Amino acid sequence: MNKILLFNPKSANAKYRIPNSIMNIAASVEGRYDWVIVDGNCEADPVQKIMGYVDTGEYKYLGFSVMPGPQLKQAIAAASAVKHKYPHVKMIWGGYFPSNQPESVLYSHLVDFIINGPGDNAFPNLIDALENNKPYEFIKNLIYQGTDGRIVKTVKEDLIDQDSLPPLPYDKLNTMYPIPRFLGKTYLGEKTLAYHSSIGCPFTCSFCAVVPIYEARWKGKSAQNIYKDVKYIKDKWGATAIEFHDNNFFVSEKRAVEFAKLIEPENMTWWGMARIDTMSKFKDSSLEAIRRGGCKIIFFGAESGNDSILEQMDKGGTQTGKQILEFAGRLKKFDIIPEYSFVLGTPAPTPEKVMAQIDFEIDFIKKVKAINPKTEIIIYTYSPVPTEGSEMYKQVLESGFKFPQTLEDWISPAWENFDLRKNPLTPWLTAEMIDKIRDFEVVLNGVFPTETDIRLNSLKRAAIKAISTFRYKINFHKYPYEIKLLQRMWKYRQPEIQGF
Ligand code: B12
Ligand code: SF4
Repeated sequence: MNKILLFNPKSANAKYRIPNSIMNIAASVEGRYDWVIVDGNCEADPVQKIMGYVDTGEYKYLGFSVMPGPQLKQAIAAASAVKHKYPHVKMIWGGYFPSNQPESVLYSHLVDFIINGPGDNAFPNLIDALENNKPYEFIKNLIYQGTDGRIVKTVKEDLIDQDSLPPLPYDKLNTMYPIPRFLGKTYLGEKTLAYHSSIGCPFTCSFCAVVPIYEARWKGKSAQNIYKDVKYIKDKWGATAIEFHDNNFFVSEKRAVEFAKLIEPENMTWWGMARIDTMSKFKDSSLEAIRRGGCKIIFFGAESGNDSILEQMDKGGTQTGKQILEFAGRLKKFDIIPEYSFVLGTPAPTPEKVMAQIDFEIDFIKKVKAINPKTEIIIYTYSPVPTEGSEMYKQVLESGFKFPQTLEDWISPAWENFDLRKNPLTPWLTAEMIDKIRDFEVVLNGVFPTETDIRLNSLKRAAIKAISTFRYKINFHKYPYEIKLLQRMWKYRQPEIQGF
């Protein structure tokens, strides 16, 4: 029987996590096929490592997990090397990038199949079909090129009951890459575990890559099962903290509170992502239980303080600027730090309006900080994702913005910056506007050095703060070279680029 190689291209320079995406895929074929994992984060030369396996002639199926940005770059390099030498090897890509950008992936002729969204059933079904020369056209969640060259998308599967999924093969991963390597030191604890407890999201924000794949659907594991997994890793490898990587961990108040109560005796610190409107409806007793259970910081997509922009983004739900401010204040009472991300530079009919909106958001962020200075602020510049049918997407196309067409375009330096949300390349944003956003960010981070940066000691924090506060108070953010110099010297952490 042919074997499977699963590749997680390098995603982080430091502090890399358990490769949950391919771990789920490994679990889906465990016991049926032999598989190995190559983690680009742990290998000096992952392409050579992959070739070492493929050269044995035993590996016919290669599964890559791909996010846009640097992960894509390594995925292309590895796929080219393999396909060039072994064209018959079946290259199967999954994850957000290929699911959302199937044309550029398949027309590269490096990739044979894309798993569109969850691969827990689609991947083993596809391997079974290929191994046994059976038709694959009826397998759900597939994208491939038909015989006429056109892109074929099969129907989407209902979301799977997450409690019915097989356990992740941690012990087997440990034989390839020791698990403690993935339990890095973060502001949450000495040994931080990355865990994914739910898929999808019930909302449809027009800038979000989750929407085209999950179409407002969400399913989560039960609190008991999450607890069971976490406890296993804690007891076996000593995890002390948890980062929940779910798009929206707090969709269910009941589940969150139940988990908090179960985990409380374990004395673990944890973090997750949520929506402000959802969580503002949580009872005080629930927020108390969540904090008591160890939840220290929660990440919220605040996006904008302007209600009409929130509407333009299809933020959905009931989030408003007023609510964003009130909730930052409310969380103070529970000693939970809100981590608010804002998206600046959304399209508007005239340059004056775009600029006025940026000024509005800067002012709004200062209000949030005045209400709860502990709020962590993350500023993104708006990078469109192709969410067809949304109002925002229409506006983006009308402005003349074009997405890259080929895989090579996607990894050009300009687009890599775009993916990392550094430089949006959007026609409505001028250099002056981008500078304004970035300069403000530098000053803001100078006044409030991020709590989550474990490399900044209190002396360094105080020095940066002192020189930034004057600028912040008089609203003079331009040319903050002196602050930048200190941040560079002390290797300030950039959550907006490095991921949360
Ligand atoms: C953890 C994470 C990271 C980690 C890296 C994780 C790692 N592997 O080491 C860090 C923090 C480094 C990171 C960085 C970035 N990330 Co990131 N990340 C995530 C996050 C939160 C979780 C991923 C995860 O583990 N999911 C758990 C698994 C179980 O779910 P899954 O990946 O969807 O996998 C399922 C399917 O997609 C599919 N599948 C996935 N891979 C494969 C592979 C095969 C072979 C098959 C068959 C199927 C398959 O099957 C799986 C099981 O059903 C996701 C959001 C999310 N909640 O998924 C964002 C997300 C993937 N990241 C995103 C982005 C944009 C980035 C960055 C580019 C920018 C940034 N500022 O965050 C950087 C660049 C990374 C790089 N260097 O290339 C976006 C992608 C958007 C898009 N347009 O495609 C997401 C969706 C967040 C978002 N909502 O915007 N990220
Ligand atoms: S709430 Fe968050 S994860 Fe859900 S659609 Fe909006 S941005 Fe995406």
